[in-house]
Amino acid sequence: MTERKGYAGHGLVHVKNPHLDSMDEDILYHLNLGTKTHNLPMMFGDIKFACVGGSPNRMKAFAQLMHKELGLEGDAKEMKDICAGPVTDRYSMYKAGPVLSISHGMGIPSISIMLHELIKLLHHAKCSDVTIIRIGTSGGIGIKPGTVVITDTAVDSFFKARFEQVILDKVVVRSTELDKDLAEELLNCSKEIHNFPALIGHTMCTYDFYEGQGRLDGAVCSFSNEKKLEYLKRAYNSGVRNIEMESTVFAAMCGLCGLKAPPLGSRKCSFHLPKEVNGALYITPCLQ
Ligand code: R2B
Repeated sequence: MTERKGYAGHGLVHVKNPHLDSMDEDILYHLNLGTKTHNLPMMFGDIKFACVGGSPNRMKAFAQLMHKELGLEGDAKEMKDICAGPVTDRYSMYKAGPVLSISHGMGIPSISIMLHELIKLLHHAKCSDVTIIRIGTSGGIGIKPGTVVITDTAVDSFFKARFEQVILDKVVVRSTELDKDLAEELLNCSKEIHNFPALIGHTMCTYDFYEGQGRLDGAVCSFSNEKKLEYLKRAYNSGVRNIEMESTVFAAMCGLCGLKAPPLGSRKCSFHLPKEVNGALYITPCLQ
């Protein structure tokens, strides 16, 4: 995988909230971190990659893999969960050199809370040139199980590249475009790895795992198998190659906070992505 270069000084992580400036202290409630209780620049200032995924155990295993791949000192097994604390244990976070690995739970509300606090964390820590990637499980459509789908665009259940955020009592529509150059780079990396089937496609994000994704085995189901297949075929024909539950808000929030790619040069970075055995693992690249 490659990382971008050439925009030192312009690659800071932005927050889009004027109220933060007037706050004496920013408490990142669900991460067990804060601007008064922790030296965030010292702890996180060197972060270049933030990798997020649903399960705490998987993100710990990913951090341990990064530790090994990067040849870091110390025992990877001793890695501590940075978010472990007396107040909350909602998310887990591990740091392997410049790579932060964080769990986000399931669904848009859960990843959204984590992203608010992660983006503020990267901002307070004065991180620059950070690439954010979601590495998650998903259900593939019309592709071989185990295929890695690299998301170019996150779409909603109507196959539209948009995320509808309810703010107070208004619906605000936000864009869900992702970094196409980074997607291409990741695809090229996958070609260097033996037996690593990968493709670029759209990822559909739903609010529900059962009816929302056309499953017939939930506690409630209001459609026939024929209707399900007709819907999934339409999804496939619109470019969707996998379904999950977080990508639209991920794309929208990272895009809003300047975590988006300018057209820049690139250089090699040495880590490989892990591969899930069941179902399609997918990555949603977004670059500052
Ligand atoms: C993929 O897997 C989870 C549901 O099993 C959900 O978080 C998702 O997007």
